[in-house]
Amino acid sequence: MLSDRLDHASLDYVESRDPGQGRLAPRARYRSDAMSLDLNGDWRFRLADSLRALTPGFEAPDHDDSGWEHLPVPSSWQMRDIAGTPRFGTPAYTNLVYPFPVDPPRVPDANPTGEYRREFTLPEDWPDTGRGVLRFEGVDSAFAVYLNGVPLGDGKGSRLPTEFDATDALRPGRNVLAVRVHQWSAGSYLEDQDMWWLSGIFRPVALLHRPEDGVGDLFVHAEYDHLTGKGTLRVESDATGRVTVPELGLDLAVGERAEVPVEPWTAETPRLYDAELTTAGERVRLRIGFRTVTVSGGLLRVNGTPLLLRGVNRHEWDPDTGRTLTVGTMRQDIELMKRHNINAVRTSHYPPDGRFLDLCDELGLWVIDECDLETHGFYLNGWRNNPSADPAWRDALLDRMRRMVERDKNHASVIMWSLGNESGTGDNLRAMADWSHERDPGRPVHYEGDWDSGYVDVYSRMYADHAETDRIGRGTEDPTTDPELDEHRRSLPFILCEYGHAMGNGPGGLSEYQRLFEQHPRLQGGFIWEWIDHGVRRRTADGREFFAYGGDFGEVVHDGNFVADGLVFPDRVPSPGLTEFKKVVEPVAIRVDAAARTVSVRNGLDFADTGHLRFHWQVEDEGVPGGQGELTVPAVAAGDSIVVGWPRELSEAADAGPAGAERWLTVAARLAKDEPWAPAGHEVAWAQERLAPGAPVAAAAAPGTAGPAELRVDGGRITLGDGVFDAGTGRLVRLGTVPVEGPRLDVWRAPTDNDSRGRHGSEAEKWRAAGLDRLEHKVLSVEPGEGTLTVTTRVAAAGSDAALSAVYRWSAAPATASEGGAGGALRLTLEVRPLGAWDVTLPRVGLRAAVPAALSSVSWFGAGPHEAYPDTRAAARVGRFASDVDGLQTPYLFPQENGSRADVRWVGLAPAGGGEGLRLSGPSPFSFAARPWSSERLDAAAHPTELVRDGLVHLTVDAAQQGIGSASCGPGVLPEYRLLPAPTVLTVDWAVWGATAGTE
Ligand code: IPT
Repeated sequence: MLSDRLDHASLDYVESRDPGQGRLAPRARYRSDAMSLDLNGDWRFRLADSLRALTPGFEAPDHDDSGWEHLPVPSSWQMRDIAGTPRFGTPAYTNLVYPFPVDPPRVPDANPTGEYRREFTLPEDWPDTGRGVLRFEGVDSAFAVYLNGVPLGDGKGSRLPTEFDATDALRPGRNVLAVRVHQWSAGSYLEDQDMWWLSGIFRPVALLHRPEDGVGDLFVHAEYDHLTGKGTLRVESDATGRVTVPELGLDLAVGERAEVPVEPWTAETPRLYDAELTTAGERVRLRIGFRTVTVSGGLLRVNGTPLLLRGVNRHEWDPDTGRTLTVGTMRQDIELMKRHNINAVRTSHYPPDGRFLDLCDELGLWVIDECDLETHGFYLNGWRNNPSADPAWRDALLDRMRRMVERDKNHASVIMWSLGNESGTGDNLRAMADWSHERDPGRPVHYEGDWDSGYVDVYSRMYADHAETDRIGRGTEDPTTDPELDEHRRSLPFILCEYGHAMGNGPGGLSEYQRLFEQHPRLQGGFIWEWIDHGVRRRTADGREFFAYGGDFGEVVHDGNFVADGLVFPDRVPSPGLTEFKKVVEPVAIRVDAAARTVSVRNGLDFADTGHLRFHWQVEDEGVPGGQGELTVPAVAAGDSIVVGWPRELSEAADAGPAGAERWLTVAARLAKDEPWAPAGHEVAWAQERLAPGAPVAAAAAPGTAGPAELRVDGGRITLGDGVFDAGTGRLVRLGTVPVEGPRLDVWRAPTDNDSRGRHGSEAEKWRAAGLDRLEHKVLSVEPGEGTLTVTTRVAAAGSDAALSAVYRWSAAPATASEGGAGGALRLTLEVRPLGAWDVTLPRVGLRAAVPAALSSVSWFGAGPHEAYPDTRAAARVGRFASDVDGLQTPYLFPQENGSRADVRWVGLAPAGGGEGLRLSGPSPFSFAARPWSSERLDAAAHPTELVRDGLVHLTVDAAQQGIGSASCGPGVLPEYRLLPAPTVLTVDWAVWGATAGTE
């Protein structure tokens, strides 16, 4: 239905590699006193399903759009009404595969195209001199702009600004702006990032007045010489004017250079100076940070000091609005990052909304600003016709680099430019690097995809395992493919631009990476993949909220929940992975020496001393607070250490307290005063040391202390102490008044994403092949004895002659197990022995049991408060914690093993309203989990809303767990955390927990 008025040729830009026609030259983004008109808000909108279905004359000022829909700008049209019934198409998720045939630069005929219209009134005081510029901060993926029916031009490069000169089309009074936005364009081939495909005018739009004699572009050069303590300032511009920095007493001509003593900008000390550039026609506000970035002596340095990057990869994401974020959300991200000891962001994989960088300057983060470029899907076609290597695409790639660098060059926080992500190799990348070096020699260039690293300033890799990272740290890595480049690359500092894949439960192995970073100067840290789960908030038919991932919108090709791999959930609730990362990268290392009665503090910051911190100590007896107080620690300079003696009060507290209680000292470093990103008192770092072990738990019930451990056999039942057993199966069926699905050996866990995926095959597949999810328990004997019950079983899977021998020895528990109960507690010692040939790891080795759902109130003494596994254990501290069963669940978007608490000495479960419950304890700590559903249900569900409660609390009590690793994209579980079948003994005491004992 192409109309006469719609010239077919005018749509050629859609499939053209040309980055755009009629655009103004890229320039810096700055705040000016020139007039502007915000064009965000409610626009008229119509979605055509192809170019053939466009509205003839949609751009005409008098076109009747009264029947059109409404759509807010900025937004992505697929996100409209997303929680209910999406109104305009749906989001679609793919990682690398293009969701259309790879035939560059052509795109499918089914090319949803949004037609946008809005009116605006030019303010009466809009100057009649100067020019009017329409500025689009981001439009996905290609668009054409008409003002009052006059075509202004077209553009591509979704996450980059585009400006058009609107002067000649602009009218006094009423104006009509019309924009056509195409979901697919040639530009889509350059935007194959691992994320939802979303379309529309998703970043702000404004009409800017550009005064005569105003500022065009400007480039602030603000360096810092750490040897002299002086900053040099020179502001380059195409305008004539003066630059003033009142605080420094500077008043310079554009282009003039001044050198003055300054406080430098660093991410730790984000010192900004307010400045102004004034021309005859305009005043521009600047915020200047003085710092110098170099790569010298093989290290990436700022102000002469090598950095240790504790970074994350950040996509822009909001579960309701997609990649359209408010400033509040941007600030929330940075505050959350700073509160979790994160000091760096890679803007994966495109330049963020410019306002995010303003906040990074202000609050302090090191930023790698990455260009809007990814051609990953060409990999699936042997990299044939990859735009990075095809001269026909050179202008398009250079255009993107230029637009990023020009927009963001005045941000102190941006310390490196990245050419893009996963775009293979090719001369166009080199051309981008060359251009960038020429235009901005003050910033190194990053690109990960070309391991020969010929034209970059840092050697960057993703997901290298610990062993390889160690070799790189030592400079003994494999040579480059091009021998000539080897020497260059060996001279470069190293960063892991992606590591620690935060998909689902995990990532494991972060502590081991951090140790390598701290050990080898060449390893300057890395960036966790990634900051946030890109889940889309939706509702089930019956109104329950959940977060959708790939495939949930019926996409034909998609990559499932691979889009949910962040340290925060889509609603920005921190996951246990973020808490773990915070601990692993804590910038201040505290060590308690209980024997010497000292505390040592090592300042791992690169610039700031510890003057912003105060130190606090706390003694706890079996998790119950004892003494506490301040620890005076003189300010420690960056990189230095200090040892201080315990204050008298601490020594006294350490020596006091109830005899026999397990006593711990916790020392924490907290903010001394409010910071812009966290209030005073916010904890930055901590350490714990055990001061006294608990009283040893009796090895067996001492005569006379064990209560009524008399054994009675009565028909089908065996009674031992408070326990009632089924005489046939030997399983506990009741403890006191609490019905119990008695404990039995269990090795299964609902596979985590890291269990299920992997470069070298999936661990979970091996587990399933070995039948670990369908073990059968054969009872060989049930032997009542003298106050004991011994149950011998053989546990094995259909088809296999490998087995686990499980022997359950029940006896009276020592009196300590009862803890407020009436005695009659039972001790279970489980002995597990592998029989036959085992060639798989085990997910876990322990017990499972179930009690009525009413026992929903849980408290424990052990590690917490959150989940912890052998290789994600750093952030869990020993203490006394309480939660209801629901609160123990971690709601990963794709249900999987979660919620296990480590190093538990005892755990009690009681009805919320009081009443008889259950207490588990043991001579050695164990892991435990309590869930309202079984592991099998957890395994079967694809979304949390599919998890079905069955009236029970399912308990697992483990002697051991396999580590978590990060195999969903990266190395698997390190050898020391792999759980191989081996003889194992687990001793757990089962006691009735009195109505009052549980409620402290
Ligand atoms: C790497 C990508 O750069 C990133 O965008 C994301 O997809 C990540 O993987 C996995 O979540 S590329 C991969 C082939 C290592």
